[in-house]
Amino acid sequence: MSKIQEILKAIESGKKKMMKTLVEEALAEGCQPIDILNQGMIQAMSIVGEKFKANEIYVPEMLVAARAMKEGVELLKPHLAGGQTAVLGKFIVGTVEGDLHDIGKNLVAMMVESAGYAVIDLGVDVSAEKFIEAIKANPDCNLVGLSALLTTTMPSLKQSVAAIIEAGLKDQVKIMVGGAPITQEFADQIGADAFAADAASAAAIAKAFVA
Ligand code: B1M
Repeated sequence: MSKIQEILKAIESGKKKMMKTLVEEALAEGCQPIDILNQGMIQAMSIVGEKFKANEIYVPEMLVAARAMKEGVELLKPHLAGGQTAVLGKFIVGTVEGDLHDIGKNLVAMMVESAGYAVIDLGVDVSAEKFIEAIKANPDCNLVGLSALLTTTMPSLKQSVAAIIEAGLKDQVKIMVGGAPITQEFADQIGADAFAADAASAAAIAKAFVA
């Protein structure tokens, strides 16, 4: 089994403690950090999602897999992030109200940071009011990102975008949205400036906004 496969299996079965050794070994063997992330870690989470959907595993297993994934991402972070000093602007990001999924949002924050933004991460379950407060408190913020992973929190995403627009903040910030159930069409419908399908696209879009 390749080292990337071992990482996938370790995340799938929630083996957080094995992550340090496995990631170090994979890097030492010459595996590219981006391949470890995409082919190992993200792939593991989609298998976990499929198994959950098929009732083969339940929330506790999903949770331990998520913990192992987070540990892995932390270990990979120094190898993925470019370490560029912030010059392009300030990015405020959060997962919308009612939604506790943060792995994808954290990856987006990391990639946008390495693209040259200072990042303020508001965390998960972020209300529209909290987004607005944070934007107002940071007049140098030029990009806000809202993540939603559940079909049931898509309305919350829509409400937050509407609230940001109603608060008159569209002159200050561009709004980027993303997350597994979000589409370009939905982003257009709710008045967001951009939809990003993944963290790398989010970073490219963030760069393009200030080009
Ligand atoms: Co949940 N969960 N979960 N979960 N979970 C999903 C999302 C689900 C698809 C699983 C399934 O049924 N197959 C399903 C949603 C179904 C639906 O809505 N149609 C689901 C469910 C149902 C639930 C609960 C309701 C389960 C329950 O309690 N019965 C519950 C809800 C809790 C809540 O939020 N209120 C729940 C709970 C959890 C855990 C807490 C156990 C855990 C999250 C832990 C954590 O995040 N700290 C969890 C997990 C791990 C998952 C899966 C397995 C993995 C999510 C993940 O991290 N993916 C997920 C299944 C799946 O995704 N296949 C599932 C990896 C990550 C890198 O991808 O988050 O998509 P992703 O992010 C990508 C892109 O989407 C994009 O870029 C990222 C990187 O490339 N992106 C953005 C994301 N945000 C962006 C923002 C942007 C731009 C791009 O701009 C701002």
